[in-house]
Amino acid sequence: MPTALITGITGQDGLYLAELLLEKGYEVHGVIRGQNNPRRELVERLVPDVKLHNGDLTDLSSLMRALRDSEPDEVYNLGAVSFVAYSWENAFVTSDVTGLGVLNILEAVRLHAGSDPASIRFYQASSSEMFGKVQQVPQSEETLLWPRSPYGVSKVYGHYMTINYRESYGMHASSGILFNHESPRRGEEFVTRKVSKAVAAIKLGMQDEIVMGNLDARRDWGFAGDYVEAMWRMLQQPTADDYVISTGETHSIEELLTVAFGHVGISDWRKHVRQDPAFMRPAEVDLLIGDASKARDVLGWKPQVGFEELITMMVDADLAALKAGW
Ligand code: NDP
Ligand code: GDR
Repeated sequence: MPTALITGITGQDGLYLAELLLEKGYEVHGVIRGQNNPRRELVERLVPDVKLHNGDLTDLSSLMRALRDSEPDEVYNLGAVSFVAYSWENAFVTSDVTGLGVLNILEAVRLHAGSDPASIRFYQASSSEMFGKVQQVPQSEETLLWPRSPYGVSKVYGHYMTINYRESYGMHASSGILFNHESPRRGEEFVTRKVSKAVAAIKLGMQDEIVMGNLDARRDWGFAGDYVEAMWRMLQQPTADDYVISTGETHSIEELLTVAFGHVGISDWRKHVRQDPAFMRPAEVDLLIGDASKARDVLGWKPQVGFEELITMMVDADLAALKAGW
């Protein structure tokens, strides 16, 4: 039975990936941080077979212990400070966890693997935020990186460090350049979930309005359940590489609002939306649209869930949760 270790197990992707690997017959271990992590209970409820190890990406020794106690064949580094807006106010912490944390886990894997560095396969959660200021449309593995936030800069560091460990030590280290992916498990600070939850609450008469930032930005949104499959496929390849994972479609925040409100029968959504500069970013990523043809050709991967299906799935899940009083 193959064994996997996941950092970021309490996050959206960690939960979907754990479910996928358990279904495939893996023994799954997760790194969880903090003295009394409030999301531990969620992990224990959704994926009770996952074995949890205390650890933090900023603490090399804790990662070494997690590797010693789990002896993984595959390591998925999904842990990060992942909210872009937060990264300006907390640039140092973001750099420490999202940037230097990658060096820590790479170094821990290299040391643990000993004389055969490629014996443990490694996945790094890189991001379309690395493309930042628009240089080329659509964005591919060859597009120039021009990050626009401390988060994006930290991801670029982790991305190149992953490539460097592959080239320097022959590690089987792959990087997935994933575009935005969402689900009913998405954190409520991110725009799709903020909208799906507010639309459900407005429909049920529990809320009147939603306060938003920039409505013109465009994103290439896919379903998280599809994207974790791509992560796994990358690590099954004989050689490590970097892959863009995206749908190839882009939509604005206005289109997101139109679909979400439209799904509950509200056509004039502008009556319920107020813009506030507090939600505007110091530097915006205006347009993301990915070219995932390499993933399609090499990994045989393609997304299954489209934009409208994704957003309506999220609104329905929030309607059900609010009705149930969660
Ligand atoms: P989430 O924000 O849902 O999860 C982030 C995870 O990182 C949480 O489990 C969190 O744990 C953990 N974490 C935070 N700080 C530390 C730390 N110091 N040490 C160890 N773990 C830590 O993110 P997603 O699941 O959406 O994303 C997974 C990864 O993919 C992230 O690296 C993200 O940057 C990247 N990514 C995500 C995309 C997306 O659209 N979702 C697109 C491209 C990349 P805790 O519960 O303790 O806070
Ligand atoms: P993003 O996701 O920054 O792309 O990073 P987010 O959902 O936060 O923002 C997407 C776009 O929506 C605009 N926006 C708002 N965003 C939020 N959160 N709240 C608002 O009220 C709001 N109004 C408008 C933003 O300005 C932005 O243009 C996500 C994260 O998961 C990263 O970790 C990941 O790397 C990238 O996706 C790919």
